Amino acid sequence: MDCIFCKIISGDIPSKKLYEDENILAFHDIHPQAPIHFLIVPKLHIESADGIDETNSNVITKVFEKIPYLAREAGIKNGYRIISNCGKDACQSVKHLHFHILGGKQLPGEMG
Ligand code: DGP
Repeated sequence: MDCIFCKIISGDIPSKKLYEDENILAFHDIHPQAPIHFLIVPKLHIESADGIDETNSNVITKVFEKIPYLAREAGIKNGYRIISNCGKDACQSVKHLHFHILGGKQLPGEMG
């Protein structure tokens, strides 16, 4: 499958990894939008949040269970934003479900 994040998961494309286990991978975003910006992906290829259903939602739990730990490990102290762009109108560019974690500064209060 021609998926950048599947290739990062398999190690075919290098990344700055923060965390990995059998279900998820966290790595720094290549184009950071905040002082701390990393991505968490389920290893299972799900195209976007729109592809979550009762057969695969267990991996979403695995992602969210690790977010507080990873935010602390990444050095975030005063809160963070979790974003998952889903589909064309949300400008999702990589078609493998991922959660952006942004922090390290006061983020804008309004949606762009
Ligand atoms: P989105 O627009 O929500 O689909 O976000 C995709 C993000 O993925 C974007 O912030 C840049 C990041 N990204 C794309 N390709 C790579 C890559 O090869 N390595 C890393 N570390 N991040 C990537």
